Amino acid sequence: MRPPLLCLTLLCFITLQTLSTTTANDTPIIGILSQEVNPRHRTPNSVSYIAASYVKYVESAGARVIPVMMNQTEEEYKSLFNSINGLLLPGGGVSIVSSSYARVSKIFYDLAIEAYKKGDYFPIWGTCLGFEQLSYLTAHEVLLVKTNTSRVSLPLNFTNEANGSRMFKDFPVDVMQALAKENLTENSHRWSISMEAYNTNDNLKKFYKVLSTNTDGKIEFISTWEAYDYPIYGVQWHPEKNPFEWTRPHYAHSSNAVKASFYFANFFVNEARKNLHSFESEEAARKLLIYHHCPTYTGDKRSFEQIYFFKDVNFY
Ligand SMILES: *[C@@H]1O[C@H](CO)[C@@H](O)[C@H](O)[C@H]1NC(C)=O
Ligand SMILES: *[C@@H]1O[C@H](CO)[C@@H](O)[C@H](O)[C@H]1NC(C)=O
Ligand SMILES: *[C@@H]1O[C@H](CO)[C@@H](O)[C@H](O)[C@H]1NC(C)=O
Ligand SMILES: *[C@@H]1O[C@H](CO)[C@@H](O)[C@H](O)[C@H]1NC(C)=O
Ligand SMILES: CC(=O)N[C@H]1CO[C@H](CO)[C@@H](O)[C@@H]1O
Repeated sequence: MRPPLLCLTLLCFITLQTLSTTTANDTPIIGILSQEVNPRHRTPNSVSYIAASYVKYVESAGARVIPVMMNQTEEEYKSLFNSINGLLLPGGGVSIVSSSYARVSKIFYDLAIEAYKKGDYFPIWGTCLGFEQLSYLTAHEVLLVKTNTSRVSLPLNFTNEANGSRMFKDFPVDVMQALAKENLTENSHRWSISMEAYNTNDNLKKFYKVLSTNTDGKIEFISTWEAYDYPIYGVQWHPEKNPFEWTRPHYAHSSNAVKASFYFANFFVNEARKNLHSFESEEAARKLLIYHHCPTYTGDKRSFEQIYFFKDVNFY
């Protein structure tokens, strides 16, 4: 009688395992980090901001958004970390060393790594400045070099590791081909992590797998990477611009451009669905959602069509 019993026990075990690994969080909430408004434009009502395209991008793939405000205590961020399911570090123009954006990024980055080691999967995605911030958090030094990449859409030059990566393994072949051939990925950065800097920095090399590169004609730089061991992702370019930003003629809005953008949003939100953090109640979550804020039209003076402006938390 032993073998059948053992079989049963095993079966039971396998079923439980399968159940626990397929439990998905279908109500993911993603934090988007706000950043300081440039002092020249700062007013009491607009101390920090989030461009609305990042919010729409995350929402398009089925997540809700909570703005992560500046200037809160470490305890407040810890409690938020334990309630939300992922963090997006958007593009922008603040310091990756000394800004509030840098401070809060570091708190969440450290918490995400610590959590992962305990089996708690908390994804972080960095776009443009967010990508550069990740490079600084991992390398502990500024390795950026100047590149001529201010207003240009480019195809991704995929590395051999892209196809098997977590990020791209479920992308349809036609989307990969469009990304590789068409000018779909919008670059708005004056600084980059060159392949040379990456190849000569052990911290970066051990941590990130390079998935695509680009060049400004002189310097080959990293355009997409994912961490080997952690759910940490970075793009030096802007997937959220294709469907949601219209102020510059080089933004790509083709069917392929918009479709590609969605696959990146979908990938990140799916990562967040693997995280089971939650608020103590639905009401507690609702209090903090971006829905309480109204974006302002800025398409006539800024590169963003709409921006969410926030007061300093001290003003609340
Ligand atoms: C920068 O790149 C653009 C093309 O994207 C080119 O027209 C321009 O001449 C370049 N500038 C420099 C300083 O290389
Ligand atoms: C793509 O990357 C490879 C490997 O780094 C490089 O040799 C090649 O020149 C790049 N191609 C383009 C179009 O940037
Ligand atoms: C990735 O896979 C596609 C489709 O199977 C193939 O066409 C492409 O060459 C592969 N790319 C690389 C860099 O291996
Ligand atoms: C992509 O843009 C460059 C200029 O930035 C242009 O030379 C090239 O022909 C474009 N490629 C495609 C496929 O449109
Ligand atoms: C927690 C934190 O960073 N608090 C700071 C918020 O901003 C005020 C004024 O800028 C500082 O005095 C606090 O230390």
